[in-house]
Amino acid sequence: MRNISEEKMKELLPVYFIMGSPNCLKTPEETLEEAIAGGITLFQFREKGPGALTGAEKFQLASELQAICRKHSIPFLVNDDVELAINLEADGVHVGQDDETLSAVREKLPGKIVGVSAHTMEEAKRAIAGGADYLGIGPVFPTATKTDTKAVQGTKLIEEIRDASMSVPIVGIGGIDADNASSVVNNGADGVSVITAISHAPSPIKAAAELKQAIASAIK
Ligand code: 3NM
Repeated sequence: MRNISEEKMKELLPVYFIMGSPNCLKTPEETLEEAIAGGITLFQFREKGPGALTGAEKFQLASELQAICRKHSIPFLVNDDVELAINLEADGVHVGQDDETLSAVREKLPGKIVGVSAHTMEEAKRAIAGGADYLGIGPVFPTATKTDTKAVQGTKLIEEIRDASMSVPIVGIGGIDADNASSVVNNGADGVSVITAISHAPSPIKAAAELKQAIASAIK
């Protein structure tokens, strides 16, 4: 069972911003405030990479970012850390293929959004059967943000899923920015997930607004 209708999930996916403190040029709070002002539709807290916070500091930052999201009615998801999502009463989690099995995650987070990364048709089908609310598919383009990604795959898998008439909500990820976002959506995704296109931009508000515009003119 999915926890949110496909239609509602798709409305949340157009500009899906992911970030943690290692990704930000400004403070994470400022970066998120700006991204929201620019028009992001969903946020994921992903505290990973060199210098990532742990323990109480990670919890503190997560609560602060969640409070900002709540103030603006932007759903707040947590990457991988199911316990953190439970403790914060987050709106959901995003898990990879190596994380806890989907059924275990679902049991722990009843009524919440669960997103799953998929890199092959088999993984996509398994995630859908397990009730994933959306799939994250990538890396669509080369990215320097995550070093253990699979091979760059363009929009091939997204197209295969749509060719198979599967309606699961999909977001593309990896190296996406305002210049290439429309190709991801035109090839079947419901939106784009980005880290650095917003978090490394001199103006996160402008970057988010440009992404929003690019997606809006692509979704017809
Ligand atoms: N997952 P940027 S690529 C977190 O392919 C993540 O599953 C990926 O960062 C995957 O927008 C990626 O800066 C990094 O390229 C995305």
